[in-house]
Amino acid sequence: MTVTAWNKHGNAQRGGCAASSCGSSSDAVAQLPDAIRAKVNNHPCFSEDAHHHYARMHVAVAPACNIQCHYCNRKYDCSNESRPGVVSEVLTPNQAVKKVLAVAAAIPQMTVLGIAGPGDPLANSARTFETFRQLSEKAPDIKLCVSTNGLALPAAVDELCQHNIEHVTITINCVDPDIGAKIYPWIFWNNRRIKGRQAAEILIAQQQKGLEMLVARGVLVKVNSVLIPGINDAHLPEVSRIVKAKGAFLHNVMPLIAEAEHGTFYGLTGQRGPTSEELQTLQDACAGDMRMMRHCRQCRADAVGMLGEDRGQEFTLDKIEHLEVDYAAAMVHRAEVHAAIEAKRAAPATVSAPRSAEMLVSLPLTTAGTKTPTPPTRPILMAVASGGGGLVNQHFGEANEFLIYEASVRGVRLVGARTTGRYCHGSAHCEDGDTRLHKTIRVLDGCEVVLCTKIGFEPWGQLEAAGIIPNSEHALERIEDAIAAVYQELIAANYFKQSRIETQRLTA
Ligand code: CLF
Ligand code: SF4
Repeated sequence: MTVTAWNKHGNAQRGGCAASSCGSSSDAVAQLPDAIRAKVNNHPCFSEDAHHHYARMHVAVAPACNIQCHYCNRKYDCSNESRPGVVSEVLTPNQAVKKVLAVAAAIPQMTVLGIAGPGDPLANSARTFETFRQLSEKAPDIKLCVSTNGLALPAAVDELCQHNIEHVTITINCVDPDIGAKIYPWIFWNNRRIKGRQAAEILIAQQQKGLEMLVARGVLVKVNSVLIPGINDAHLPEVSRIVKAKGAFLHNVMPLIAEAEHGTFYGLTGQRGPTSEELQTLQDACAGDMRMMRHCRQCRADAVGMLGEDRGQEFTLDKIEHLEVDYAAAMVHRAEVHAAIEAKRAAPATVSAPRSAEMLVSLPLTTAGTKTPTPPTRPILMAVASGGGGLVNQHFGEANEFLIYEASVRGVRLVGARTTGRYCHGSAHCEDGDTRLHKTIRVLDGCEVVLCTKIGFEPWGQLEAAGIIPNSEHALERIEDAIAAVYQELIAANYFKQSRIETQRLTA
């Protein structure tokens, strides 16, 4: 298959990666300046490709918060970076450091330690910085990362830089205080509770000042924004434009999750979250101005493992309490594992298609001077069962989540991840399998193909009945190669001329 890649100026390059190295990621890490590439190459949140290979962990050392968001209930983790409704185990800095060393030794691909709650890390600065201080001494091979609402950020910038923190996330939901007043009922500022528009004004000013100070010091800043339909949806492209102009590296628009049972203001007042389609449309609207993150999993404040997986239960305090870790030996092993991962990432593609965020699938389109008819096409969504490594390598029934890619004549790109829950729990738990399968199919709404290594007869039939084509022909291929190939196959099968029902018959 011939593939054309677009370089960053939009000019097509035929027959290879737009970047100089075929180890380049789908977020075009290879096109970045060396200094920035070194910072993001193994950070699973700041690089889309890295998230296929490297893990992160959080330690929940920061219980207090200095603001109130309408989508948060203090009983749960900070919703600015976490899935609402989960409660993390709060640790002291010493416990946190012990846990990090244990996890780093057991999961060598864990490259980043983040502090993201359960409140605001900078509203708990003594606990947060003590954790960072110990870790930068004891585990210098681990990147340190922090996520904040930004209120206390300007005062903390110097200390963050002292601890060599190169990645900071600020949650910025608005730059307009009138909109902010609908999101933040109050802030705690200079020993006083301040409400309404004035509170939002102070918060926004602090966030913007903190962003500028970090950028001036060369820290990579990711901006998280919670998409709240009817409140800040029309405003977020403006937020994106402004934070990009100020030097933010990445924008992560996350969906509001507001459930009445979480007891939040929005949950109780019926504020709805966005649909997957609304989220993607908004992300695309912001993307004109900004590099967008599409692979966020809204992980909890004590998450451990690859994005989308949570191995926290393997490292609870009672399990690590008496564990002695030889971290010098662990570092040697970790370096070997990282070298092996990098060698794999740099290996040539398994099929002729190179990988790139804007890989163009070359089609037999009509060109000037030829009479070849143009086949009808349109962008479609495909769901992929992947257990990591950037490969189609999971059984349909074992997938807890699916990566969602859009395929079109412009290329293949990740647009999100959807958590379905695992459909198959073994034959002993088959009685409610139907319910779980229906849930999976509901969550995959809008997708037209599912790629996996294997799939049972029953789910195959039900997916087809729902208008989704199961495909296990590309097991163990690189995801983007597999999707490009399936898109070509669909065109060759005249898929885009058929209604979805006719297509099912065609591909059955
Ligand atoms: Fe944690 Fe956040 Fe650092 Fe990542 S998470 S502090 S930048 S190491 Fe990542 Fe998790 Fe999304 Fe956060 S997937 S919620 S963006
Ligand atoms: Fe909750 Fe986080 Fe907002 Fe604080 S910043 S109120 S912890 S969502």
